[in-house]
Parts: sequence; structure tokens; C-alpha cells
Amino acid sequence: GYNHTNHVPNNTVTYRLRTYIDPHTYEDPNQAIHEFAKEIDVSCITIERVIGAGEFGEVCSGLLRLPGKREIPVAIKTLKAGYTEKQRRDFLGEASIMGQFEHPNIIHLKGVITKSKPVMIITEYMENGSLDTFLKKNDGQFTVIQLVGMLRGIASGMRYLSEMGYVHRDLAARNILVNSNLVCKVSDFGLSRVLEDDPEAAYTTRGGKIPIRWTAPEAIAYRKFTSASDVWSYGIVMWEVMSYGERPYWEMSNQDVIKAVEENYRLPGPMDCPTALYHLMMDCWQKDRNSRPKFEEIVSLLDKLIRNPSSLKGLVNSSNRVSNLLVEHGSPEGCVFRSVEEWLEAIKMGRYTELFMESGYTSLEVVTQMTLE
Ligand code: ACK
Repeated sequence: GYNHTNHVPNNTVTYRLRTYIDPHTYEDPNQAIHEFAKEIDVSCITIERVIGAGEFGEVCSGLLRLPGKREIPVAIKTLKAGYTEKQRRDFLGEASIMGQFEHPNIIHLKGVITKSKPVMIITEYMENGSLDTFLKKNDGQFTVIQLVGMLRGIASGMRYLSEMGYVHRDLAARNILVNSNLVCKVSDFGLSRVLEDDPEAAYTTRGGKIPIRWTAPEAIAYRKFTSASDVWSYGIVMWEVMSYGERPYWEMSNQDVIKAVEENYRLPGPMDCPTALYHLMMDCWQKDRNSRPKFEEIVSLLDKLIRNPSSLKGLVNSSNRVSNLLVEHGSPEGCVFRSVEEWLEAIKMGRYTELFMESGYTSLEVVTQMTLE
């Protein structure tokens, strides 16, 4: 249908989100900060304790009491004394970015303190800290649905950022924060700043500083950072979550990771990872960035899986391990073996006989069927 008054098809009116504005486009960075962040009076803040260290200074927990509002727990990032003008600009740059976002899966900026020293950035408090540490501390403690719920939240936050036209460039479990309800929120915003601070980021031969293990090949090779390269990183975050904070590519060197990915090797499915999730990660790691799913599609797929939990029943470590053996040793089809046990013995995998039986691979026909699939 058309709206005859102005000839705009009225069924195609969409509510476009305001797009993100790079604070560096402001000539005066102080103008940017006051456009996007509220100035908080220092008397509203009570600092409780130091919870970590950032590049610019300590990170503390504390309380914020705004006039006429109840007291809420907050995180307080401080800029330590003796900073340069550039450091102040980069420090507050993060607040200018964060202040433009409003989403349940993006860390929420309460405001900044710039009129007294030390300069501070006040955000919501996330009781469980960063996701990588949190998962390592709670190894094996969550249901698959809980893990998928965390991943759904991260994907939803990333969908919002991509709609806003913001490319994160450093999406990794260490840059996700978790609250007491297990809600995950994307944090660590900045431009060059974020990568300069990230201890995982390494200099490439072309001088860029990049967290290699999390970064899409085109971004490593020629700095093509897009929402599609964020999707690649999201796939790595999925792998980190499903393996409870394991280090991607373990102790391989950055150079070996780049080479392996270039040669089309990919991370194997984590232990007990639902096959549906492993397929999604593998999709995020397609060489052709246009073939990767969009965050929108990732959110819908995860929603579907959550609504239909039986779709998460097939696990990587039964089916995938068998298929790996088949790739390495060839299918037992038409061979001389009379049982799965005999075949496994012949390829020196006899110790897996019990596992095969438990997983339903009781006959050679069933194993052969695997190959066909
Ligand atoms: O893993 P963590 O406890 O979670 O250690 C780091 C540390 O500060 C340095 O970044 C923690 N942190 C950062 N922002 C917040 C926040 N908004 N709420 C709670 N902890 C935070 C982070």
C-alpha cells in the first residue's frame, strides 16, 4: 500500500537506529564527551575497593547515589595522575562511544566525572566480572541452555552494535562482562585505544596491533574490519564459551595460527559441544566474509535452539570424533573387518570401543552411514 500524500510506501517505513558517531570527528573532544555522557558530581560517588587494573588507572567498585534516586552499585574507571592530553582524550573516548549505546547486552554508562581529579568513568556494576575468568572459575558448571543463553545475549548486543554501524574489532570473552543474573554484556569500546590496551593484541608485519586469535583473516591481512570480521570473532567467543574459557588454538604461536587458518584449518569442536553450535561457529569462520551469517541470523538461530532444546542433543564428541577417525583412516566400508571392535583394533583405536558402543556405533553399517553423511 502507498501513502498517497507523499508517495512513500507506508509498509516499508522502518525505524532506523541512529548511527554511531566517531568521537574523533569532533574537533573538540570535550564537546563529544558532553554530548554523549552525563557529568556526575563527585559527591554522588563512594569508592569501595579496587577490582582491577586498566591501562589508564585502577578499576574500582563503588556506589552511585544520584539526587532523588536510590543508591546503586557501579564500576569506576579512573585516569591516573600525570596523564597526557592524548591519554585523557582516549580515556574519555570510550565513554563518548559507550554513551551512544543503550541496550541490555551493552555495558551501560552512568556518566563521567571530568570537573574534578581523578577523571572517572562510571558504568553499571557486573558482579561476575569478565566472561573468560568467570568460565574458568566455573568449569563444567552450567547447562547447555545457560551457555546458549549467554551466547544469545552477546549476539544480541553485537546485532545492536552492527545496526549502529559500530565495528568492535576486539570481541573476545575477556571483553564481555557478566552480571549476577548471568546476563552477558559487551564492553571495552574505543578506537585505536582498545587494541593498544589489549595484552592479546600483537603487532603485525604491517604495524597494526591485532588480537590475532580472535581476528578474521582479511582483517589481519589488510585491516578489513567490518561487522563480518566481528562475526568471525563472535565464532571464537562461542568456542571460548563452550570450552569454559580455553585459550583458542592453545599454545600455538600467532604465526602458526595465521598459517593454519590460511590453510583452512579451524578449531575443533569443544568437548560436549552441541553439533548445532559447532556448525554455527564454523559458519562464522568462513573465509569469504560475505558467506558468514549476520548477527541478526545468529540471534534467530540461537533463539530457535533455545526454544527447541532437543536440537542441542547431538554432541560433537560422539559424531565428530568418529568422522575424524574416518577422515584419518578411511571408512571401514567393504573392508575385511567383521565388527566395530575389530576395525578399531586394526587402526589402533581399540580403547575407544566402549565409547563407540555407548554412542550407538554398534555395527559397521552404522559407522559407514556416518561416512555417507
Ligand atoms: O575479571 P574482572 O573481575 O572484571 O577483572 C577486570 C578488571 O575490572 C579490569 O578490567 C573488572 N571490571 C571492569 N569493568 C567492570 C564492571 N563494569 N563491573 C565489574 N567489574 C568490572 C574486570
